[in-house]
Amino acid sequence: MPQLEASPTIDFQTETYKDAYSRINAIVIEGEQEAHDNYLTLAELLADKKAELVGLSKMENRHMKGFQACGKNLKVTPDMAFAKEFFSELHRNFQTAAAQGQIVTCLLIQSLIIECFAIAAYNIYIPVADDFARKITEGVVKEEYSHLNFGEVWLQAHFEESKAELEAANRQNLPIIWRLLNAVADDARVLGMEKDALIEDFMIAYGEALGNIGFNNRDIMRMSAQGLAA
Ligand code: Y39
Ligand code: FE
Ligand code: FE
Repeated sequence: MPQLEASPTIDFQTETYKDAYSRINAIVIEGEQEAHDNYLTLAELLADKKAELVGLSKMENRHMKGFQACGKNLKVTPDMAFAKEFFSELHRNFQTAAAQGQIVTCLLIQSLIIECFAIAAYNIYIPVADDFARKITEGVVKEEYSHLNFGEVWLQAHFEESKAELEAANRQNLPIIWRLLNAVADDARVLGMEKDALIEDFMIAYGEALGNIGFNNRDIMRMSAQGLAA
């Protein structure tokens, strides 16, 4: 991995850093807000898991507040309009699936794709973050693993009947993540986060998740390659 320790040269108060942070911080705040809403929606769709899902949504709300504090600490105003637009396509796909009762698609979007995106981004950010944000992000990323695990456990238990919908949802949504990674790469780089490292961590986490659910290596390679259609 190209990033093992914080570069001592990052100045968190330059205009360049704060400008990039205003978008990345907003993406994370908006992502946490939408994750909160998505888990509440899932709590209604999965009545027998309601209490657990409401618990996850509360964690997402705390994450959002933590990242709002990170922006304030650096005296950065998050560009929330940019972030809403950033997530709009994934958000729309989630809501369309939810309206049709497509639990499998909703879980793939939120608990697999978005959680793996968060896990990759937060792990790459931690070594290059300011001290305040690092402590917050270390606490958050531990909980993101438990959100990913929720999706893995449910989908593994329903694997055979979910397989076709998972493949279709992957084909629809993985290319979006590739586009989002490309769209954020320049700003991420200003924060010390390399695009290659983000992609590598995302694909490792996502591939492992597909394997835990029950897909074989050939399936995982085929499904991962569909991201390249971005
Ligand atoms: O489940 C969650 O908590 C996920 C909503 C949070 C999304 C985080 C999105 C991070 C992408 C940041 C890209 C920075 C390079
Ligand atoms: Fe979160
Ligand atoms: Fe999460």
